[in-house]
Amino acid sequence: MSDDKNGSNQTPDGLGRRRFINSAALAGLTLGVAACTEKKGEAAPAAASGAAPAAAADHDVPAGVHLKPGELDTYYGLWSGGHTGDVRVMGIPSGRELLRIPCFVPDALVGWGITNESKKVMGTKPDGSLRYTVGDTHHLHASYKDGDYDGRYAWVNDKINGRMARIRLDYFVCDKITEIPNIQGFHGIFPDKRDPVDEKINYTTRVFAGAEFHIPLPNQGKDLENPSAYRALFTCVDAETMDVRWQVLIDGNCDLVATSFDGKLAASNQYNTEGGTKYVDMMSAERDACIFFNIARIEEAVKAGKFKTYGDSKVPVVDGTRKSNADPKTALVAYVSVPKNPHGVNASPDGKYFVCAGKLSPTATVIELAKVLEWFDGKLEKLDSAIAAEVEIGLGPLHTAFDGRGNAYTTLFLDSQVVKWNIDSAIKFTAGDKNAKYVVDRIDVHYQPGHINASQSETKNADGKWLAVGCKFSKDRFLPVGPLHAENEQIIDISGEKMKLIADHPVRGEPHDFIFFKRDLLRPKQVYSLDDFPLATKDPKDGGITRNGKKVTVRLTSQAPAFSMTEVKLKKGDEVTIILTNLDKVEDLTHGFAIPKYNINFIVNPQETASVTFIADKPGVFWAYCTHFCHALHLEMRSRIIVEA
Ligand code: CUK
Ligand code: CUA
Ligand code: CA
Repeated sequence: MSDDKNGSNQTPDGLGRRRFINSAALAGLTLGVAACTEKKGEAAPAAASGAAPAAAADHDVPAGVHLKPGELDTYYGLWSGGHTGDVRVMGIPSGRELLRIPCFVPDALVGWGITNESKKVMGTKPDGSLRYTVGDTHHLHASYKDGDYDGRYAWVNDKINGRMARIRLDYFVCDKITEIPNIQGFHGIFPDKRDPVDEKINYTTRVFAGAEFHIPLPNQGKDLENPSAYRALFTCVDAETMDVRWQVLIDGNCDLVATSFDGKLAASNQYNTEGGTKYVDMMSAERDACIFFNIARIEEAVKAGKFKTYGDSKVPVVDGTRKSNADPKTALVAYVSVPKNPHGVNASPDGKYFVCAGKLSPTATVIELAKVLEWFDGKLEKLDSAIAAEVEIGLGPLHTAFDGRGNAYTTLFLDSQVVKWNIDSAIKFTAGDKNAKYVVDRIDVHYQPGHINASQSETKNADGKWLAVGCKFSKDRFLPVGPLHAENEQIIDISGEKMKLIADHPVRGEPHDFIFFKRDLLRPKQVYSLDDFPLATKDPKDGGITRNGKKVTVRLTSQAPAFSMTEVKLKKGDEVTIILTNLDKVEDLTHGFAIPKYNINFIVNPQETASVTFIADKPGVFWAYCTHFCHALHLEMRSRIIVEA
């Protein structure tokens, strides 16, 4: 929509912008007060029903993505946050950030890493402190059913400490974290889309993980100076239990991961088939590989006991090395040759192809999955003939997205462009038809794009409406804010033949991969259920202090504008557990609980229970107070904690 023709001070309906903003703010304030003064048991006024605005058509933002105030986005986006260790929820096409979901790194807003519940998910040392406080999320993907997202889970990697986190997409919280054994540099991640064998399992039950770095196996002090003995593994994690199911010992390394729609194949691009320890060694070969895993065969081998274990890990590791997998009829893996240090492997929405981008080669390689399966059946003489196309597309190709109309969109890091190319034409060109024009369009982006994705891209419902591009450098696109620049996420309209750059969005470093999909695929819950929390105090009368020697349990409830106890008496040296249940039922009525000088702050959402444990080692008066704006009497919402000397 264009404000400009009305003059920059006018909204389209002719209201002065200033007046419009004022009335919107006033409306917001009124709603806030209404919610605060609302009596127990009464429903909140419908501030935002969550329902789609009536006027929202399928592709309702034709040009200029600044939605009107109150207008909802048509897509949810899930963005990995990089080394802030979190996941970000965006509205697309507006690019507005809606939420950050802490996973691997503590978060002061919600108390992630402070509450006992979040510490249990994150993992603690014997002394109760967090095992890790840094993380590096790169790749994020969500669970599938019938080839589309089913809104159950998303998974994200931690490259630093080799962990996989799961996010529940009903509450938008991280509920499990698994540390993967025997690996370093866990990078690519992808859930399977169905079971390779069981017809009835048409949804995700496995999540695959690629590890980039080579390490000694086991990594316990031997082979330190012997890089030729270092190894990298490919890992399968159970989507439900989050246990590590199996691993595959491979030659070379893994990077990113893709899975086929029939559940039979997973693949990972390999940039260091050389096994180099320095970058010059890692780029010494002209070709590397894309490695394909035959899931059914690997699981048969595990079942048949054909595996090893390493060090303290009990995870079965099958042999996927080239030497042991030369016979296609028994091979667990296939190594397809791909030019120099490929980056990115992406599955086309028609289920036919995986695309590897060349990175150090200006090419994209299209691998035909049916042919890879033929090879495993012993019916394809040369695995190289699974390569359907290998075409030049530009300098520094990295990641590829799809529009569901046969076109691919690849980021060109060095050219600072996105190239749109047609897969069928690329195949014809490779087959010898030199008139086949496979490059459809190019667009400059700003600058040095890494990640890219299109709406619904890697699902069978790819809809070819929007493209988001994660640019690694923003340079002059935004006001300077010192040496650390914002990153730039750009939104491109891909509904037509030509790509149209629609908007820039500054983002805090350091987002990586992302997906975005139709909002109807999620049904978020906005209020918890007390029954889901074994520690919940359902009635303020059941709260209070219980003492068992030095162990003290404080059961508190919150209901705007008060905590159930106005004072809590403790003795110096007590080990105190505070269990706080938010009895407010109103959507968006979150309370916080902070204790000065004790380094404690966390929130409880409506009908949620959370707890903290600490030693009352400082005598004095400590005003525990609500940190989350909840009521006109929010500042008065306090409880006096008295620690006797
Ligand atoms: S990697 Cu960043 S440009 Cu971690 Cu996804 Cu490709
Ligand atoms: Cu409760 Cu602010
Ligand atoms: Ca290489």
